[in-house]
Amino acid sequence: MSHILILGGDGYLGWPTAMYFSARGYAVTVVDNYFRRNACTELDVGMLYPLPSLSERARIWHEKTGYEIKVVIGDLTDPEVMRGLFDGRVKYQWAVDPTFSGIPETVVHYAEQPSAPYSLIDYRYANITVSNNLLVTNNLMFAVRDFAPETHMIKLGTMGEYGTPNIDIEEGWIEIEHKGRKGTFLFPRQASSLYHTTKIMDTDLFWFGVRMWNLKVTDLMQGPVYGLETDESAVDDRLKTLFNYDEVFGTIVNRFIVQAVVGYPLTVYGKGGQTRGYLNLKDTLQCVHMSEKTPAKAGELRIFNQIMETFSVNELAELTQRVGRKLGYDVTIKNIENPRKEAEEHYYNPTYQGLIDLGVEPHYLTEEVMESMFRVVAGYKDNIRQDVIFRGVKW
Ligand code: USQ
Repeated sequence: MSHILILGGDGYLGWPTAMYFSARGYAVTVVDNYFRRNACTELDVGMLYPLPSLSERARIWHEKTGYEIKVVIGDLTDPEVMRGLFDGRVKYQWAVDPTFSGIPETVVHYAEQPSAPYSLIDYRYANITVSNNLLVTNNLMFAVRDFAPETHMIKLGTMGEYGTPNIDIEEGWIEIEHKGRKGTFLFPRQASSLYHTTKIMDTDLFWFGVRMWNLKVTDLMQGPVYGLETDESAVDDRLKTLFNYDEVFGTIVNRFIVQAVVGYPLTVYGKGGQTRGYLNLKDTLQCVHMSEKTPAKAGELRIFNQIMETFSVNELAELTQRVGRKLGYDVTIKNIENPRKEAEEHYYNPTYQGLIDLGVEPHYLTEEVMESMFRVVAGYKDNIRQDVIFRGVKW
């Protein structure tokens, strides 16, 4: 049985990924330090519904399906916690078989502070973001180098590493001709938040490790994700992933649906021409699975652009309004002063073919898909706090 280690296994993507692989017969271990839950409590941002603890989730999953997801609670910025996952010192908080200590064939690294606004609240949050994200990546790289050099690392990057350049965005690499000579280099990167900048630095760390020690890395440049259900969460309502709709941790599509349901004018930042590549939560799982099935080679930093379609903020607002009105909600759109520093009108033409070539079958953001999200969110309408929707974290 192939063993997969999921760092950040309690998060928006981590928990659904764990169930997805578990349901397909993999031995799955998740590791988390509850950073996201604690940050939500500290900043008092609320979530759409309460969550069982990670061990409770694993217990429910086991009761309902018979599959086991082993749980480790620990802070991966501590190198000994990271190294313990590879050298047999691991301590599970929950496991059917607590003696298990196999080297993972694959590590999925999601264990990062993922929010652009969080990283810019002030210098302290900037420091947390820089130290957490870079130390976890560096600790992972050294643990794999020292104990498991054959292990394939799948790292979640972001399309935001590229920013919004005035040329087409390639999948990670670009050939440059300069004064009559040619070479292939990482595509130029210029992020518009400190969080996104840490992702650039992660890529550089791994690119160094790949060149020095022949490590195997897949770096997934993902766009904003939407959605709250996957096939596996249908097993029991308590297995749904966490859902933020606040300004700090909520991503735009999820936020707009919540705003529409409570009659809060959709918060379009600035002119609303900001265009990004989006994907359904279900497609994140497929992309990681396809990357796992055909790993990067030794000495390869393989980069995919993990998006399925592009939208501007205005297009998303109009879609949300159309779907909301069809369902009887009074949805209005409001352009507010942009709290972020970003281009509001720009060229955007990314390539995203590599994952499709590996067999990913995209789910698109159709009116039906959005309608089904509206229905789930509406079920929790009474939990929605309007005071957390906009707070104005400024760049
Ligand atoms: N936006 C609005 N109104 C809102 C919220 C966002 O106009 O109420 C705009 C933002 O200004 C931005 C775009 O919508 O132009 C996307 O914002 P977002 O908050 O949904 O996503 P972002 O901050 O870019 O970050 C999210 C995830 C992050 C991931 C990234 C992928 O939080 O972890 O890396 O999406 S990407 O955007 O491609 O870099």
